[in-house]
Amino acid sequence: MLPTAIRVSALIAPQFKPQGQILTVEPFGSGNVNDTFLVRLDIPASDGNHFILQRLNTQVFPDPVAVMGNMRRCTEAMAIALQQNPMERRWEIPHILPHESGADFYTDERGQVWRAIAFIAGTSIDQISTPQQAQELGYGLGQFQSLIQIIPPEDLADTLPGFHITPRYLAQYQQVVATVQSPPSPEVRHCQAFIGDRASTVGILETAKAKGDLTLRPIHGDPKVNNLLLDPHTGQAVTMVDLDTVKPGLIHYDVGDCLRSGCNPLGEETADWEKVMFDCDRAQIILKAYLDLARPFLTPQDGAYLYTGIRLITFELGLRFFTDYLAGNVYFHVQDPEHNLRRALVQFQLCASIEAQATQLESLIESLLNP
Ligand code: GN1
Ligand code: MG
Repeated sequence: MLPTAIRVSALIAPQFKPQGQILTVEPFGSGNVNDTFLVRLDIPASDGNHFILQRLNTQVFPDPVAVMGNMRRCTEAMAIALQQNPMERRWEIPHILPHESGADFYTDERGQVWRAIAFIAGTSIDQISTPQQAQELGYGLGQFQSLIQIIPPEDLADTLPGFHITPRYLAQYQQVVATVQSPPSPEVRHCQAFIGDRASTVGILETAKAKGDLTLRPIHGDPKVNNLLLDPHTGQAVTMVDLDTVKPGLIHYDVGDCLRSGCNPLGEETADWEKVMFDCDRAQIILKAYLDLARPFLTPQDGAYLYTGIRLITFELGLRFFTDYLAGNVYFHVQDPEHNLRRALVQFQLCASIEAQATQLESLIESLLNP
């Protein structure tokens, strides 16, 4: 994170504070796109003595009105759904905290966009390490999707056109790779060959959508493990955060992203990419918990494309990381110039492991869809 962002956050935070004095403003979490801060206030914990401050990455999300409009629509829909059908266990809504002007975000004099979100006491993990966590990840996604299904998809803006449209990422990759001059390293050659071998399969979900086999629904868009919050005492899922990508999409994007993230025991940041594998036992636990909540709104056609979603979204993320590496790391935050290459290798290895277990995964999905 840029030191200036950290400095400016301390100046911006007071403009959002609901009450009390600010004690500290510190970088928080491990997001790859926005800059996130935890703000601590000098009031009793029972009055909410923390909140989240974020600087929205406007290179990625150029339309903050659309992003915040969707976020409001989504959090309000969840509140209504919970009022109508109260839950027996803890579930929280990441409410927007308005700026002192009354607006949902603030644009500073440098054009940077800031927003604040209520802090939810919960633990975030970067990878799953127990069956309970796997179960809670599936539950969390299923619960989140169920709560927002009352929103007509057309009420949500497209905050990030092209997001999860794999053929568009392939086209971007082809453009970027054509401009690369330096001789490829063995890892780069490996990635290029991996993509080349799968280029003809990138349109499967989009074709199914165009044919009307699959339909758009409100989705989370980014339900990876660390966007799930777990209750620190019970270990149960309490919410999904990071709502910028809530928009109309295929539930397959969500299932794919959730599984590629939840079934990779080494996590997406590992340097040991050759040891990466997709854990089918975990997939079974996550999918069962997810489907127990999602089955009522899924169609048989949705079920038929679940395996494809898992394989394709894993491949797509590798493609996105690799393209960003070739383009000079302009999209994802990186620690060093090779970071996105390592991340791409991890996703491609995971994708290869999914493909190697295709038969097993497909029959697993089949049995979970028709218990
Ligand atoms: C980005 O910002 P973050 O870390 O929640 C990205 C996701 C990727 C993810 C990979 C808007 O999410 O699509 O799956 O990195 N978000 C956007 O870690 O591109
Ligand atoms: Mg995100």
